[in-house]
Amino acid sequence: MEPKSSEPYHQQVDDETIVLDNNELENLLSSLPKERSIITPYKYQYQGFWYSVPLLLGVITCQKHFQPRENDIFIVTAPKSGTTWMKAILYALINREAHPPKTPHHPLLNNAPRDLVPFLEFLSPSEYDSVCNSPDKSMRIFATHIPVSNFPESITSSLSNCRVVYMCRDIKDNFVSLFHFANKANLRPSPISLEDAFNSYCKGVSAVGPVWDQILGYWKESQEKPHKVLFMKYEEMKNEPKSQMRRLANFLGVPFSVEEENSGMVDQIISLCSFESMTKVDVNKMGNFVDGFTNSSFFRKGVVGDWRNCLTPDMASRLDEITEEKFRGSGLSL
Ligand code: PAP
Repeated sequence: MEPKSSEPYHQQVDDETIVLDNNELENLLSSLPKERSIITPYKYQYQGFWYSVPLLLGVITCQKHFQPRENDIFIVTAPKSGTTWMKAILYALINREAHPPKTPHHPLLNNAPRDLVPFLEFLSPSEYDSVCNSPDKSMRIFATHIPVSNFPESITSSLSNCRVVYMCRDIKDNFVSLFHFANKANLRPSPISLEDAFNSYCKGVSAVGPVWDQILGYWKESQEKPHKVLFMKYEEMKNEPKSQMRRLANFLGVPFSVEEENSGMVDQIISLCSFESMTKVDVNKMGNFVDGFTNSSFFRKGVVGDWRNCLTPDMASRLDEITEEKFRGSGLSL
């Protein structure tokens, strides 16, 4: 997602977090390629990826200020690949002892997932240290869309123990989700047509696009450093949630015990975080992410294959062709 910002974009944060003054920002923007885009009217290409101005500032802030801790966990996605769902799952999984998933006062029943697991790039440096969303004070859970090549190096360096959970999604469903979100999010002066959104997406000009490059970066990292980067798929989480939950718990070093397995803990977390359950939570129905940008816009259908209801056969084939071409030789298929 991308938070609302008024044009001209100036970072609305305190002095300590300003990474660029207005002149520097104007200079930077005028030096970057600029294209019309989908959720916000324009994107700027920075270090190989397309960013809205708030996201660009967020990335630069992270690059300059973020210091990872030994045990940090990052949920990484391309926007609209299941970020909100994974925020809930990781939070429930890591905190299952203090907050058993069946408790009627579970934090996920009173808070939007984004309040429990914040986006790294939308925090100010003074907030990094105050993130406290796991039983172990040294373990912070962040979400992010930042491509691996634009990430502060320390996170993926061999010296760090941070762990990255990357979730990707079928490209056609990803595009359709993004398209619907763009017209719901109210960040554009007027709605975008399916054709215009499609053309931008295919050119790679979508939030943190080209989406294929963002995915491939983490795919390669997961192949080279499987103990640091876990590569997951939305469809697999939907189709085989129990085995995927176990895989996730093992990767994070918090495997389910025999007692937990016997007591149904895995199913309870899956149920708590399901689309059906989360869309019943008041704050997810009514709360605001930022002005004019509701929490409910992060919950639409939550199904696999909805692209069939939106894309023409030609559009679907075009996306398949690009995906095949981009991923050829990588061993990855979506
Ligand atoms: P973000 O990356 O901008 O934060 P993200 O949460 O990835 O957004 O995207 C929302 C998508 O995840 C929506 O997909 P759809 O448009 O195809 O429906 C949303 O419905 C889906 N989603 C949200 N919560 C869940 C959930 N609990 N289970 C499955 N899908 C979910």
